[in-house]
Amino acid sequence: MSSLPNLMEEAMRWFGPADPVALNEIRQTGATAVFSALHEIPYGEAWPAELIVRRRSEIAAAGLAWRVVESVPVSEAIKTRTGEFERHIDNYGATLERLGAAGIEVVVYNFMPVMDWVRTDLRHRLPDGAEALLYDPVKFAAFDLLALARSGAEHDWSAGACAAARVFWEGQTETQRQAFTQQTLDLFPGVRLGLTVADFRAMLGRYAALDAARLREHLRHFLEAVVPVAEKAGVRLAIHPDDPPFPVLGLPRIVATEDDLRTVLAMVDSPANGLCYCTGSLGVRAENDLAGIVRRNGSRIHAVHLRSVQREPDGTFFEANHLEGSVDLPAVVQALLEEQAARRRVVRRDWQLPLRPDHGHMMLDDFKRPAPACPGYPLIGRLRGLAELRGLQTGISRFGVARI
Ligand code: DNO
Repeated sequence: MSSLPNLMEEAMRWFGPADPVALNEIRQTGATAVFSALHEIPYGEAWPAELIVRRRSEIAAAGLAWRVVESVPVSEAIKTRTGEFERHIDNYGATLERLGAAGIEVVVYNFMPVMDWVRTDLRHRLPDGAEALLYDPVKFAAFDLLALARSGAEHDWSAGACAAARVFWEGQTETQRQAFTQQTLDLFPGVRLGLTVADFRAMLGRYAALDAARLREHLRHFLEAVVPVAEKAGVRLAIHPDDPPFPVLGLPRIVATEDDLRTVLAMVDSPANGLCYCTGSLGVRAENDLAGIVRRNGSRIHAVHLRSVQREPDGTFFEANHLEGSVDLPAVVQALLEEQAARRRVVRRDWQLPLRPDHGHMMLDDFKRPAPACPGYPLIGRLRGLAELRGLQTGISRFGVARI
């Protein structure tokens, strides 16, 4: 038995020099590493080696390690295999080679069409006065049916949801409608793409003939091209699950269940083809057995996002405190620590899985600080999440699971 503490490595997401949360503040949360990206590089372009190295040094100068790249975005051209997709895939490989050369070994990405994550309320007030992100299907139906006026949208929503969406929409002023529409269609981590409704409709249009099977084929082609490059570069890819894990706006979503994860892992059977295990995304589907997924697929998990969601019977969910809500994080952390211990026997005695608290509430002095770089990423709320996770990890790793 190893006498080393079996804790996962604690990290925070950092959006780069424009992030109002500074690296020295992250250091005071107790994190030792960051998940970060060159958000200034447009999707599809290769990341210049000198910028990677400069960013890595900036992070190191604050006493932190750039452990995980989150994300190298996969362009819409690659997802749809249209336009410049071949050039973008070559660029993706070049970025992986340069990251590997700089010693950064884990790269997160997602394969969600058009949108990254979807929320309808960015400031949902909780009873204690903190604010959380929330998804309300009625409001999202209003976005789909009334803001976008997507053709065929009425078939994707129940009569009740359509009626409720109209009531919501009619209760909004024109200014509120516009603000809601803009915030919903332009929610990408670390960047404002400045999309308009017309751009968004055009992006949706590219998926008109693209069902889940075709999208899976596109992912397989992408992985067949980049996983061998990643292997050579010493990089492990980690796909982020779809958030939320169900189809939206008639778009296919292919990373939502354990079967989906297994399908992705089997596309190219290599350790370089792995997972970013996000409990908040997968936790929106009650049937996803989160601890079981770790037990069955753990060796392919390369990065971890820990948070909980509270699922409501009407399909609404909001981001709960890390140790509350519908996700059993103690069970997941127990499974992850067991997985880490198993890998330590193979890889290295002090090998660690990198984790970050994924999102946090706006609370306390977060309200006095400049707005976070991205909704869900205030400092104090994430500090609370990380501190709770540290206690959880320490308790489990020292005493195991004690049931009273
Ligand atoms: C949201 C994040 C996601 C994630 C990307 C990974 O806060 O968890 O936006 O970074 O989907 O590519």
